[in-house]
Amino acid sequence: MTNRRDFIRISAYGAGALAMSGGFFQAVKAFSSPEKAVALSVDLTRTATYCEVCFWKCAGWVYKNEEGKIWKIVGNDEDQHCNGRFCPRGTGGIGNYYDEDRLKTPLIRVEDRGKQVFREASWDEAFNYIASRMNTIKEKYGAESIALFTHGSGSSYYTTLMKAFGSGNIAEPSYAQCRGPRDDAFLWTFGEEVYSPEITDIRDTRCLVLIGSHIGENMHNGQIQEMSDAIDKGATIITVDPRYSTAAGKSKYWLPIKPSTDIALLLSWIHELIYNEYYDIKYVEKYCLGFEKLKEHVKDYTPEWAYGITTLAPDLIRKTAREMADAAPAVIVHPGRHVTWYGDDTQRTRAIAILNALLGSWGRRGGFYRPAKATVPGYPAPEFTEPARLWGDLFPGLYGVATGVVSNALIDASIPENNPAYPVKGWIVNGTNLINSIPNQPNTLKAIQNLDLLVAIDTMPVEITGWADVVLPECTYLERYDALRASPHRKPALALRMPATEPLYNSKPGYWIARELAGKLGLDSYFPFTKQEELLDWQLKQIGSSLDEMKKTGVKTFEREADDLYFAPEENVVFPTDSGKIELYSAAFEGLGFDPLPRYVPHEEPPEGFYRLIYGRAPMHTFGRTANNPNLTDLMDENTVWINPKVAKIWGLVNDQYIWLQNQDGVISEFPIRVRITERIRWDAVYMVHGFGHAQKQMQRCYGRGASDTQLMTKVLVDPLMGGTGMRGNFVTFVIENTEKEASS
Ligand SMILES: Nc1nc2c(c(=O)[nH]1)N[C@H]1C(S)=C(S)[C@@H](COP(=O)(O)OP(=O)(O)OC[C@H]3O[C@@H](n4cnc5c(=O)[nH]c(N)nc54)[C@H](O)[C@@H]3O)O[C@H]1N2
Ligand SMILES: Nc1nc2c(c(=O)[nH]1)N[C@H]1C(S)=C(S)[C@@H](COP(=O)(O)OP(=O)(O)OC[C@H]3O[C@@H](n4cnc5c(=O)[nH]c(N)nc54)[C@H](O)[C@@H]3O)O[C@H]1N2
Ligand code: SF4
Ligand SMILES: [Mo]
Repeated sequence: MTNRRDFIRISAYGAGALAMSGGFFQAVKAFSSPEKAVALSVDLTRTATYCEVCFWKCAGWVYKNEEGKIWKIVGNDEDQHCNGRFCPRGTGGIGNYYDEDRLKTPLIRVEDRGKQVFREASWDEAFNYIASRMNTIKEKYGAESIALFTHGSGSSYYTTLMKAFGSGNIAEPSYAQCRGPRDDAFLWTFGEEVYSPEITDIRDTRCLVLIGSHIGENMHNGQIQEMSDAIDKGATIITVDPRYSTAAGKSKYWLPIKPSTDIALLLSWIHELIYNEYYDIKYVEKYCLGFEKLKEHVKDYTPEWAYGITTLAPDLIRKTAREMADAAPAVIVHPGRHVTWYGDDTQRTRAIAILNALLGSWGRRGGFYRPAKATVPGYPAPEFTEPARLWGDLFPGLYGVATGVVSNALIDASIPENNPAYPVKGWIVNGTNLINSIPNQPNTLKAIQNLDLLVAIDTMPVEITGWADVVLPECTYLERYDALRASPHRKPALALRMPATEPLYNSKPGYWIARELAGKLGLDSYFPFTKQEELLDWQLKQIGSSLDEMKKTGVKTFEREADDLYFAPEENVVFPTDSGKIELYSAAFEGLGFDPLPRYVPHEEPPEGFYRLIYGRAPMHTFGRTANNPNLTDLMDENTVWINPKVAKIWGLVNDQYIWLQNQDGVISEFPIRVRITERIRWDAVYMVHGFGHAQKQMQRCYGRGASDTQLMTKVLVDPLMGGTGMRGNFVTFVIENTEKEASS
């Protein structure tokens, strides 16, 4: 038997070992420590960075070899996000730099949109083109008719640019396509969101409940390390997933729930806690509001009731409720991260928030800690003028609970027949591949055809660049400065990213791009420093540090101002909610016309011969952004479709056979996908990893490899509370012979 730690350990050359091991709980042992690397060569220089391969933003060191070429990246020992270890994707980030298919120079479209015929342009020409179109849109429709879609480090510069220009229509896919519902659910319950990195105190937990969160395939670094530590210390893991995930393999209890029925399970757990008096009575009395109403609400939601819906045995539901209560308050019912599943996601994650409140885990060791965040001052710049119209004015009355800008609302407002209150006519798209990140591709493409301007800023020739009027090549994170990382954590900390080398080709850093464009728009005063390093040095000097100091340490960690990581015993906490209490019953939701307590409402079932399409992550890739990375395609270069053996038998499918998937609306996957027959998936669903099936020929390594889940998501279950795009309401069947596709191939 392998030792418990083995599953998490990455050996030397971690990523390679990972690929061979097949099973794996993905591991976060970087292949060497900085000290060892130095010992290998005397001439190595190291520069500080934080990783951009995913949004955990681990801080690390970039080493160059004797020829001065980027050679490897390792974790920074001081960093709370990674504790000195990078995951395989972070290690493989070098491939982002070396990828020969990168965008190399600005491009301007010369034929119809989408035909992908461009001419090379100088930066100056490209900026003049964009500025002139932006000004025309502003004159005709108002500044708010330009929207920014952005993800990643450059967001802050383009946000400044947009606000200075007069538009607040700035959306990130990490809201309505990812964690928006859970952050809103926790905000409306505890008055606080769960942030990134999540404030889950996993390292000290005694019971971790994962509802769909597939930690181990979801490679968020510190979280995996803490889960490994918790397992070593004997914590119980309970995993609820229709698929036997990597985490399920490490769990004491695997609950193979019928997909889409999680709210029923959560309500029955709440029932069990309340009616057996397993809940934290003192905590609830002191801190919570609406307990009696909750108790009445869940009266009939017994495990037997939930069994009929979830297919989970009542005894299993009872036992797991007891396990949580026994561990409380050192228990975490994980809020999840990508939670836009079925359109009732705010309510599902509200049920999770309520469970945590009943268990008294919020503010307690082994539950959720209080985060602390370092701040550096912004350089004085002119005030922004408040835009006359906001995104919420586009479709009045929609999404009353939303606390972020809903990207899909901006897309819908770009389609005239939707009758938005004012039109969106221009998109600036930075670091997000909207074609593959937003479900319902036909809708996104329709919106694009109605635009007067589409600018795509990216490092790779991804799908969205093919539809752009102007493509701007940003250099990779290894070739630039960026804003200081100041994420909340147990201790406040800052991390520096600086260039390890000059940008390749004619690519440029985001700060430079935003500043130059601002210049063309007469908005220079919002970017007072010519170079970002001057700004960073100024900011750091305000807090008694300097750029030179940060270059040496990479990370600067501060002590907390108070010893308040957890609530003190009997502490009188005023929660930042309307009532100052934890709101089990949400009068605010009620006031907005939504259920004040979560309810289970059944979802549509797959039609005969169809299976629910579910999806997730592969440990060695991040969405589609690594699909062409030479180091990571070496480890995994296509996705597979997981099919239960019973289903495979009915269809006569065999392992490794290529098939096409067809969804309920008749959409057939553009490329075939390899069959993987496995007991690890329920018979009523199929599973695939997101981020494959790229249709851009310019990305030579990933073009046509595997299938795209997004293409098959023509049905979107929009969360009426906050606009999140539920993506799991699509069903697929199998196309074994595809004469049309074969004929054309
Ligand atoms: N079908 C489906 N859709 C999903 C998901 C899913 O699982 N399935 N997941 C959802 C989730 S959880 C999220 S968070 C979103 C993520 O959505 P996105 O952030 O849009 O994800 P990516 O596809 O990785 O696109 C990122 C883009 O940024 C580019 N890029 C990488 N580094 C840089 C850089 O340094 N500068 C610039 N300018 N560009 C860079 C990449 O080349 C890529 O084109 O997708 C959501 N959409
Ligand atoms: N390696 C890697 N790690 C990543 C990322 C990446 O691209 N690559 N992306 C990061 C980002 S931005 C995010 S948001 C996270 C997302 O990662 P998580 O938040 O952990 O996962 P989800 O995408 O919500 O859920 C995927 C799991 O849900 C299960 N599932 C499907 N339907 C249901 C259902 O109805 N009920 C239940 N209980 N489970 C269901 C699937 O089988 C799968 O195991 O991962 C992060 N970490
Ligand atoms: S978890 Fe991995 S990919 Fe994400 S930031 Fe950390 S090292 Fe990079
Ligand atoms: Mo996400």
